[in-house]
Amino acid sequence: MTDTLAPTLDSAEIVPERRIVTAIPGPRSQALQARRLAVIPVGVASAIPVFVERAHGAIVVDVDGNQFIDLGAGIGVMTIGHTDAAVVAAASAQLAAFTHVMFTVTPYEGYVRVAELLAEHTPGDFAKKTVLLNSGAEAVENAVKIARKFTGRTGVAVLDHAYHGRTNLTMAMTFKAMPYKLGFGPFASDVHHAPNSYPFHDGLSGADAAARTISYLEKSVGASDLACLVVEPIQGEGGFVVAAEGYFAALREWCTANRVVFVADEIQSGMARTGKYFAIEHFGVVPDMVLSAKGIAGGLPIAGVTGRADIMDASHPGGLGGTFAGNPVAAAAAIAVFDEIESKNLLAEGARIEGVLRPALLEMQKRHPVIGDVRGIGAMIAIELVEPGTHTPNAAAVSAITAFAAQNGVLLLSAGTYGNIIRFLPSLAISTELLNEALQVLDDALSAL
Ligand code: PLZ
Repeated sequence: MTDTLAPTLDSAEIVPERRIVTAIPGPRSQALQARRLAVIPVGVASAIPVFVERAHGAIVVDVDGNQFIDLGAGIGVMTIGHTDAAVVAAASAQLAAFTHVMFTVTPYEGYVRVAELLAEHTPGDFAKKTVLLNSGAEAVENAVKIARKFTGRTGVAVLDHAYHGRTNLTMAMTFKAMPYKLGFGPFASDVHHAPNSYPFHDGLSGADAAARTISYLEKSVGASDLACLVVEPIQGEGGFVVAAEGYFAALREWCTANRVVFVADEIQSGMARTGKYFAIEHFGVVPDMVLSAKGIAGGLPIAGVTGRADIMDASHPGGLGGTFAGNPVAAAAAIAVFDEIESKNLLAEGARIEGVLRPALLEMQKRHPVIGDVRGIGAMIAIELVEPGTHTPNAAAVSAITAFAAQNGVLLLSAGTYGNIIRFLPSLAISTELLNEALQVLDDALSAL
């Protein structure tokens, strides 16, 4: 028996308010969950067991009619908001014009336009080229392929607490064993994990943290074996870790001196989320390659590797591609996202959102000593929860708070190697009213601990 859902109203008509009308999960979500368990492996887990019927802006509506304030945006994908009218129109028009031909069989303009936009908006005043892929992990894989071909070296350096994906190479590049890696090996070789900069825990200046990273790479790996260093300008799954000032600049300088390709994985931090197109701009650093995915196409799957033209041209013709890579519908959506960011001046929204979140969270920290650290930039802010008065991770508090929030109509995501971080990555379209309402729910959850 199927529980067929005929949407009764246009998503654009959703009233932007939090509304809980059943127990969470409601009866229809529970029925779908029972069907799901029969046919979907447990390896595919969901953070919040409510099934979605529609969404608009920063509101997600479930199949029982509950409305949630979405502070996760599908892990930083719906950066300009759910069912943005321009994205829906552009993707729908392209769907009807042609859906797929495969760029490496017969090309089309949308792919070229996305590459032009990425060249224009990624940092660096030099000729750039872009290869489009389907997912973030695939972008990381291709960046490594290209860096290896360009340098003639094989080593890949990453940082502790990094997340780069779930494919074999990117599992090797990801830090956290459980749930991402345990039992799934053997992993790709020649991947080296160097210490990162994590000011809340290491207390190091950017210069000292960089010296520690570089010392590891020089002594334990050897610079001349390294093709690339891949960093997240703000670590995403790792818990919105913001490196100390000067850290990335020192690594950039070291990469240049040692002919190591400096790759910024902006898959979570990029595309206007932090108030700049790419978060590395906050650190005054120009990467050789920038990886984008998630937020660039309003929820359609597309990813990019954008880099210096000479590096990107290292691959022989035919060395890069993929059946769905740079799909025309996803490309049309990406072009619409860039247009929306410009025409609605969405780069300004990161500062507005940070201006609401940061002071409120710092004020809560005074009343709730379980909040050890408040950090992040723009619409990418996190709190790290600890045993009060210590730096000891408190994952239990995170679980209690995210569960309380879901019960009360707020979708909150956890993060961190120790699972003790709550991250806020709302859509840039979220209103200040909805943000404040969600913060009140968070405050209630902290009080209820
Ligand atoms: N690099 C920095 O954040 C994806 C993963 C969620 P894909 N992060 C969310 C999950 O549990 O699978 C991510 C990222 C950074 C790479 C990726 C990988 O991007 O599009 O999920 O492959």
